[in-house]
Amino acid sequence: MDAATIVRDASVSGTHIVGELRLEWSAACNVGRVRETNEDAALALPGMYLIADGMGGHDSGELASEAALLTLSAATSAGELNATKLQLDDLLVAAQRRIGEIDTETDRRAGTTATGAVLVTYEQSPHWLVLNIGDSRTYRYQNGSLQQLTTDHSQVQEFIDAGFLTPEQARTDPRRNVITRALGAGMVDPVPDFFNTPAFPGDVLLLCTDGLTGELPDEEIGDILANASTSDEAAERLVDAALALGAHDNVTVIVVTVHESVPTLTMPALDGAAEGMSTDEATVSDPN
Ligand SMILES: [Mn+2]
Repeated sequence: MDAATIVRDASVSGTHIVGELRLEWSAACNVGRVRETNEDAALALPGMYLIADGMGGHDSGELASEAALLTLSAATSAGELNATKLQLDDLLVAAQRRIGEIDTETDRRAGTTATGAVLVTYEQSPHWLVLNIGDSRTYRYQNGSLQQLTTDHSQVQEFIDAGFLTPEQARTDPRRNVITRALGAGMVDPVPDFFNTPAFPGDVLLLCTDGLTGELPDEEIGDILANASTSDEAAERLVDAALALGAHDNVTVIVVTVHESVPTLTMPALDGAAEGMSTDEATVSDPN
């Protein structure tokens, strides 16, 4: 397993081969145009892609997002779904404890969101185990349409659910920053959502913090994914679009494009297009 390295104020990309899939990924974490510090963080390991949006006084938000991702990075990718889910449950509790130990000089407790996807095996085929706590998001772009896989834990999401706001109204509502679940932030126990969904070649996963979705509506995000030919290009264009709109918050994205690891004769162009990228080839073998 690679050593876990936090991506912050940087863009990093590579390719992970996990089982029968080749995962072409790109992570970009940008401070934006307004904030002085970057409390977001991203982490990419073979078959494991996570982001976090920290909060708290002084540097505690930065420490919280980093602690969450480094703790969760101990999970095993390419394992059985249920085993990995149990592992993540335990690691979320451990992350919560670590975040609780962060000193804050103000009464704002350190906390963070966390979302992302871990490749697992379920019914003998590769699936994404998606986790979420807070208002960062995991989307999937599949067959030309963008679907938000996670549900925000936020006050405005509750207003959407109750029919008082449309998602587009919620995007710019002044209450949009109030989140109802987090790791740390004085909450007692982490209450994550988990979903699992098949990992199909051709799919693109997008993980992003609210610094992206606060600037760009879903239609625009979908258009950028539709017109990008690599994960690198998609990640760069998404961050550039948020910067062009003022980037009022830190902006973090991870784009993961799923390919078959063994090129087939019917897809030579697709395989060729990915050559020449900076790659960080890594193979995960099932420990069992
Ligand atoms: Mn944010």
